[in-house]
Amino acid sequence: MRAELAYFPGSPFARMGRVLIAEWALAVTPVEWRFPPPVELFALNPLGQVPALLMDDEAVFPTFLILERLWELAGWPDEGYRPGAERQMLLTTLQAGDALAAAFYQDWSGLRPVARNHIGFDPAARNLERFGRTLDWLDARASQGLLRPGVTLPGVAAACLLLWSKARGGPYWAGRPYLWSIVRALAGRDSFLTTVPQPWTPG
Ligand SMILES: N[C@@H](CCC(=O)N[C@@H](CS)C(=O)NCC(=O)O)C(=O)O
Repeated sequence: MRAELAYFPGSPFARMGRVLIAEWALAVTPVEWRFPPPVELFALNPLGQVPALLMDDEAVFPTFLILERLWELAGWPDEGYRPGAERQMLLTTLQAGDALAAAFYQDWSGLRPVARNHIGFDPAARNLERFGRTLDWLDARASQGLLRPGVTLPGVAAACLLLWSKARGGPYWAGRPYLWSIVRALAGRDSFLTTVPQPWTPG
């Protein structure tokens, strides 16, 4: 059976899948695509994004469904995911990641206002606030033991996003001690050390 994961080396979303493949020794081959994304990527995923998990004639995306599928391929390990308690955390963390990426892309692409702002807030600032507030929310859950230490789907998702922000020179998102203690432990694992985003700075 063919099982491949399309990824960019710098993608935090794809890194979540690559980490789980390594942690759970899954028979899924990571396949590197170049960035900026070529038009051919739309043939795998109509959203033109990585990660995309290709299983025989099925393509699985977005990251949320890929992570749940990898957990299924691993045999549904309880220590990795408890959908009843952790699905909300996983999905919200991934959505916060979309907001973080949108804020960074807006900045890196040099977009600036060219007309009057009719919505009353700056979308990039609002997206960064969304991410920060989600970190606060995760930290509170970590302090209550609801976000568990170790290789869990929401923990890996949060770690890949936080470490990506740090690697790309974004806000450090300091504080949040319970969350950072989980992230720091994950960052030292082989699966993280072998998937560190390649260095890149705008310009
Ligand atoms: N919501 C998507 C986000 C994936 C995403 O943002 N992927 C980025 C790389 S980190 C990408 O492919 N960017 C190219 C693009 O947006 O066209 C998911 O959960 O899979």
